[in-house]
Amino acid sequence: MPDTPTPLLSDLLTRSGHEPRSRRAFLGQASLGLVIGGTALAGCSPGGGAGGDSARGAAGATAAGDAPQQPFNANSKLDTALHDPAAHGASSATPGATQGAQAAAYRRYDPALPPLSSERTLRLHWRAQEVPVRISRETVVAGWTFEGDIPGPIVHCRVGDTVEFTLTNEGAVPHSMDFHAAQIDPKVAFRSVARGQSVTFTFQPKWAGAFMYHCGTAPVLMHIGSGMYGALIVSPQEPLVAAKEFVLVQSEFYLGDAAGGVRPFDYNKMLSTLPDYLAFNGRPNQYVDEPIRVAVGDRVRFWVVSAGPTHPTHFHVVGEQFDTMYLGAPPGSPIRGVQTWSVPAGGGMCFELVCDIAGEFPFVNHGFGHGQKGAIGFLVVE
Ligand SMILES: [Cu+2]
Repeated sequence: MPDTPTPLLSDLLTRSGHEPRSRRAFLGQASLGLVIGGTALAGCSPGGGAGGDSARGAAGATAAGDAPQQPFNANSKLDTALHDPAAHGASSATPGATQGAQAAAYRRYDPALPPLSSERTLRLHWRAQEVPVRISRETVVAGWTFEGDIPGPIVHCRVGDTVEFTLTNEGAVPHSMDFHAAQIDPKVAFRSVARGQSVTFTFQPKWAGAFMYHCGTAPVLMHIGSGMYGALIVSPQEPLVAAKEFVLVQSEFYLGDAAGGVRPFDYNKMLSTLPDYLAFNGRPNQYVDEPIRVAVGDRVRFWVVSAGPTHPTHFHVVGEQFDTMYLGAPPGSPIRGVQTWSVPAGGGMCFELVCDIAGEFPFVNHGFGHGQKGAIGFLVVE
């Protein structure tokens, strides 16, 4: 990485979304959001009784915790209407998410796909945590997280492996987990649990691919938009051809003004769908500052997930072409000779290229209104 960016990159990064936005324009969008948001926010009330239930699900889900609870479907308007919208503001500034911001250290998110376990059962016990997360040298956000980071941990398994998953909620508001790689009764497995409670479920991924996971507690926009998402990569039973494998989760950041050194996520801004920043793996421009490095001759496989909460990524590598992109579960339905392909919000795809030329190759969201806001990085071939 040279000290000064290439002319191309300096062009790409100029005016990279750091200007303050017009307050009047924002308020105009927010007025619409307030109407919609009033109902949608209902599920967020802290301790709002949205917790885990004792119902035994047919899909292998069980609830931990002793308090008697009613069955609760976080994604149901009917259920969320039971909760008081006035009890929660339209931001992620819960007590845990706003305390200790100074101690939040900046850390590059490692994009490397973790190796497969020799075990065929993955046992994951994660915590939903509301904590400050530093997404750049300047910016700390009031994160709602899985395991304290945005995105949450990268999970890697094979088709047919068993995932035994438990979520314990350490946050102030109800949370839940929705794995897109699971085929399971969502009303049972993906239900919300209150602070101190847990939900457990088990599933076996049937298809290879890059799958999003996220908190599904209503309003889902607020919970994904505040950081509760990540990637589960399912490799096929028969290994794909050897490659350097990386995971990129694109997401948007809609932030309010800083208080106590922390910028809360702003629900009404999320409804406006005009983000302040976008990022691959939770830090705008992080792989410009600290690129992904491979060797000449390497095959590189990018597993790309668009976490949204709203926008896709139009994935492209400047100066390269994907020799293979998989439209379905790898190795099925390969498409050859791809320059750019869109990964929809809530979706994931697999892109491969052979790095037979040395150089610095920007990988970008080629929808440049979003690329310039931070969804950009360098693949350095040495
Ligand atoms: Cu949540």
